[in-house]
Amino acid sequence: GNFQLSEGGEVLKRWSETEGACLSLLMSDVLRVFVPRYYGPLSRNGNDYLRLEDLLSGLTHPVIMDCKMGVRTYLEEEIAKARMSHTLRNDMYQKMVKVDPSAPLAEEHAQGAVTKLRYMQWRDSVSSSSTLGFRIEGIMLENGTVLRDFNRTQSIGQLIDAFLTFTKSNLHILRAYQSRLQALSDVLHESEFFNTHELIGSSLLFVHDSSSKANVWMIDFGKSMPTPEGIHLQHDVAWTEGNREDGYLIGLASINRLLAKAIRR
Ligand code: 4IP
Ligand code: MN
Repeated sequence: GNFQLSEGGEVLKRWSETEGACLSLLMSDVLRVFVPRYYGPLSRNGNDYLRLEDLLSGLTHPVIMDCKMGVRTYLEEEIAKARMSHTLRNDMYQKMVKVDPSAPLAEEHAQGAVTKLRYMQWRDSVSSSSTLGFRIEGIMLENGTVLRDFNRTQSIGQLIDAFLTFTKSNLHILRAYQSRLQALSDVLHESEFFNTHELIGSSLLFVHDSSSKANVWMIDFGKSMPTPEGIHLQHDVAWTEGNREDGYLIGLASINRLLAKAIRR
């Protein structure tokens, strides 16, 4: 991703106004125990960064899974943008063709490009995002192997297999993740931040190492927007254009259900 330099237990992530604002709020929210510590902005060589706790520091051979949460991964403003202008993205067309050469429409093939909205909606619909409220973005195994081929991982069976690969079917680790997610769920329901933000494109980072300790972290708040005064998202209902619902809790419930199934396998 966009993590760059790492030094002394910290990582520098490319600056984002939205993410910086979220992290500042989160540092005094009940959710702070699930969020990397934020040490503030940093400028270096003309570039701006967020200074964040390195979640992997001190771990030997960590095993990591990134799950992007929510039933959609683009902001509603992306819809307005697509209607207003027809900015075409060749890079997104290329990414689409790489996963499925038959995905673009005839017109899109002809122009060799798609809109960002079209790409994002396609990504959500061929993965488990639209249906289950989360998708696996990547897994890193303890030998450093990175698995990224989850673009079309959508079925319950495929996802359980991925969870079993990630945990090497270790029941202690699977159960540790279950209880960590239960704790997260409890805290989310108390959180002022969660009550006042739409979380789009945010991930849960699952991390364990040989010690069998398992941790779940909330990361990536670059598209987590404060909701307008008076609007309270439920986070567990379907999204329809205009209601701004993110489906974050739909994803959390799905992961929990899949972990339980993986344990029974
Ligand atoms: C990426 O697509 C992700 O959806 C990014 O979302 C999105 O960034 C990128 O849009 C898009 O190309 P792949 O993951 O399929 O490669 P996220 O940041 O949630 O991971 P933003 O944040 O900008 O929507 P572009 O426009 O940055 O390329
Ligand atoms: Mn992410």
